[in-house]
Amino acid sequence: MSTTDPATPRAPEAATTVDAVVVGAGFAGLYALHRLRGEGLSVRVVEAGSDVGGTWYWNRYPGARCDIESVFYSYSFDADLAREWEWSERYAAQPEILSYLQHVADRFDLRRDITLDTRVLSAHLDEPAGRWTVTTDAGEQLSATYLVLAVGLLSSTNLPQIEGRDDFGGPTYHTGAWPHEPVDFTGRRVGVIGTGSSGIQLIPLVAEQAAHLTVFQRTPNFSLPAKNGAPDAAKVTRLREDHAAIKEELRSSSYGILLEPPTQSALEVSEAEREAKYRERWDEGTLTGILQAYNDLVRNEESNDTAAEFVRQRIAEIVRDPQVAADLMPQGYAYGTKRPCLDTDYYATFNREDVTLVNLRRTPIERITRTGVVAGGVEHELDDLVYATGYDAMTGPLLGIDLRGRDGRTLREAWADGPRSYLGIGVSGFPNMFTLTGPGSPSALSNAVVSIEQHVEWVADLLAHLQERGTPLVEADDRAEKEWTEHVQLAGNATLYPRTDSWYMGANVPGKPRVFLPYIGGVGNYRARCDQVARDGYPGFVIG
Ligand code: NA7
Repeated sequence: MSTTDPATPRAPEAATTVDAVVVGAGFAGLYALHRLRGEGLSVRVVEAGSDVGGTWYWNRYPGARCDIESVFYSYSFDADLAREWEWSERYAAQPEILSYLQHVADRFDLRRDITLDTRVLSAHLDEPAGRWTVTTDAGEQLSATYLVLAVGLLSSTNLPQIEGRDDFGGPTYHTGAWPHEPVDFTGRRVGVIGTGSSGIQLIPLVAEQAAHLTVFQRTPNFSLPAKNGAPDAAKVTRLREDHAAIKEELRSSSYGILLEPPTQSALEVSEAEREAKYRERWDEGTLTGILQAYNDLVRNEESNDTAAEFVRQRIAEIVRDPQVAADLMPQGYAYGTKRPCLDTDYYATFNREDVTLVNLRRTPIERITRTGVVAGGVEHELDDLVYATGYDAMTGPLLGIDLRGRDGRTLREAWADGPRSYLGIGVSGFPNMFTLTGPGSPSALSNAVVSIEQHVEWVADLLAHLQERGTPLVEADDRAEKEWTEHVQLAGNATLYPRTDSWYMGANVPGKPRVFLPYIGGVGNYRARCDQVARDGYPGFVIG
């Protein structure tokens, strides 16, 4: 495919013309560039950061690391790449993951088509021409047949509106936009707001450095010990020797990780058997080990509570002060319905004399002052304040761009009641636009790299199909979109997830529609469905 294809409409003259604009140069954008180039398309990637890496470029806070084992949190599209790259840890830290992505960019000669330090402000459909006009903050206009949104799920930071927020006199940080130069907390009084994955990774390391650390916790989270260390040698060997089989196994699994699917209910076995299984999974140190110990933990409250109680007991064992332990124990929501966390010494950190836990359920934050945070009438004096308050997840990065489709309708209007899409990839009224790991696809409920590869390859195959058909136009059908969107909600509603206030539900951002954002049907099933759609000639998409 090329810009000289007679079926490709002409672009406005002032704009640079390419076949595809890809927004974002993280795991998804890099692979999209590589794969679409392979289809013969001219591609331009636009990236806001000063280097490639996406999430792994921005999230530089102490302790930032992946929580899927690195040997599997890697691309699988190239067996040589997989064999050559050596991870130094089971769960690699941010600098190493960033190096990996830089290596991929160099190895596949991707940089020449990536524009860094540039943010896409808008993308408007030029309906008569059937092209997207993309405008950047550098003032450049690009005209593209295809718009590939590889903007990530967790790239739009959430800074809560707390009274007096801007009055704070010391340095403030957000985990998702951490400075590039080292931050030294030595001798300082540090406050951290937020105890999700980012807070849980960061808190033990800041505690080691700071003179005093105050943790402001609104909702306690369930966290399991990561048991980080050297990569599992057997898995590395298997990956090297049996790459194709492992790749297939990951792609057909439920979560994009290697795990025997559970066959029993937690209530079918004796308490002793359950306890032993949970203990084994706790000692393994994987994100989904406990959640996948039994087949009904995400559906049955009583089953789920057996797992929740197991973790609460571990917290009670680790944390010496009974009141602090009780404050750290999650209650009132099902285990796993907020994304579980993996940690290194998180709970034990609260045994330190120089760490204070402030339970915001008992003593809510009233305001931030020049010198600290006031909660429950007490001012906690601070030199530095860290927001580990998460993201406007999944929809935020997409809605942050002024996207306008048919009749000038914005994506914000189209998604006013929550995101709608067909297969989490295509949106009716937005032809030739693809949302990689978008809402309505497994994305956040999977190994993101496995899901990214699936979407990129599926979109590339679709564009090759269009080429064969001699048309550049494809658009999700309104009815197919409606049915898929309902299916995503039905699948979510069959689980305990919608009962919990989480970013999966959009509940962490005031005013955001409350819908279940990812698709919980499983990575393998979802892939099979997408592949079937492709084999059947893309029903649910209008082509041409
Ligand atoms: P998360 O998981 O969304 O966690 C954010 C944390 O910040 C969470 O504990 C929130 O409490 C807390 N928060 C948010 N707003 C406030 C206010 N206003 N006051 C007090 N506390 C607040 O984000 P992370 O960055 O940790 O992790 C995101 C994902 O990245 C993670 O799931 C992995 O996939 C990787 P809440 O629970 O809302 O009561």
